[in-house]
Amino acid sequence: MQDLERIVADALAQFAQAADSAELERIKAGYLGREGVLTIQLKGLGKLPAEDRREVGARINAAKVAIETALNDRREGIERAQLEARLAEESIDVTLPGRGRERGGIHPVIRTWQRIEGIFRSIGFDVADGPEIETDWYNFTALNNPLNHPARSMQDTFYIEDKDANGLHLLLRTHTSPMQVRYARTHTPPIKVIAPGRTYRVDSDATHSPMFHQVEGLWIDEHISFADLKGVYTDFLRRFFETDALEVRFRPSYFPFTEPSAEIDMAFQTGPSQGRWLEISGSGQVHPQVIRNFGLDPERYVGFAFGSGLERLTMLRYGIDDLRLFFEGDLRFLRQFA
Ligand code: 2NM
Repeated sequence: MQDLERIVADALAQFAQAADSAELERIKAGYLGREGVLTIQLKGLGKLPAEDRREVGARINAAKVAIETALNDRREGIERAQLEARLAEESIDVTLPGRGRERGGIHPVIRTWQRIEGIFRSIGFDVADGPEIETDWYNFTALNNPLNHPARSMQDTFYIEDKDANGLHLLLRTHTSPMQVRYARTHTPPIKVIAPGRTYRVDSDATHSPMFHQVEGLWIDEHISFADLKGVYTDFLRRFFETDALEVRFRPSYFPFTEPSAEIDMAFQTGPSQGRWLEISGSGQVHPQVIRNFGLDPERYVGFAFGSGLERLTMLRYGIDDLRLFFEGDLRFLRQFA
């Protein structure tokens, strides 16, 4: 029995060397587990002479208490060491410089969009909004496009495979006019509104993008004329290009939704392109059938409308010569407008 002291000393030495709590528990089992050294000693008590049992039992118990105390100390020691290691590893150096966030910029076409809204709002126009996914009726029928019109073909229009809840064909709007239709059907004249937004056509080459931007304007009242349209559009161009040295002319044209229809050309009176006529917009008097589709009486109301491309306006404003620059996301280009 004198080796009890040895046993305790061995246990303490082994505990001190345990690298982690798993190893510590394994060592503990070797002493206090079912087959542990001390457990076996306790089991052997019964075989001792009765007069020795009390004293030997007390000594074994004292050894057990000593081992358990050492075990608990070592457990705490390992936990503390683990916590300290974690704190050191996960510490945050609050003095490190931040990653920083770069300032974004407005895309030049969106800048044009914003400027146009500002100009038209300042002369009393409202700004309409509407869905990019449209029904056939708002995109074509209401605008007097015949059923067999080529624009309706799948070569020109992105159709959506699913129909809407009412079984109507859905498509990506090919112009911003459906926003005008929705606006006119929910407002009463006089109506002065612009409708800027994204539009989609099956078209992709150096001068066409499948997604592009338009702005359309619509003015409906009882006694207005082409002169009012020309006045508004000329004023718009002079403010957009920030010069009064700019001329505007109308040339006859054709659109299904206007009659008569006209192309709007402009020419700067100074600068490198001085005197050269540039096509800038389509326009016209809204067709009586379209006025009817607005829910209005064409005998009473006259409407004037125009439609311009935001990419084209932006290219002329900043002297950009390639449409594709707008869609490539090249920061060397975009930063110039940020
Ligand atoms: C254009 C050219 C001419 C136009 C017509 C309408 C509406 F909704 F009032 F009928 N909105 N925009 C229009 C007229 C658009 O774009 C080249």
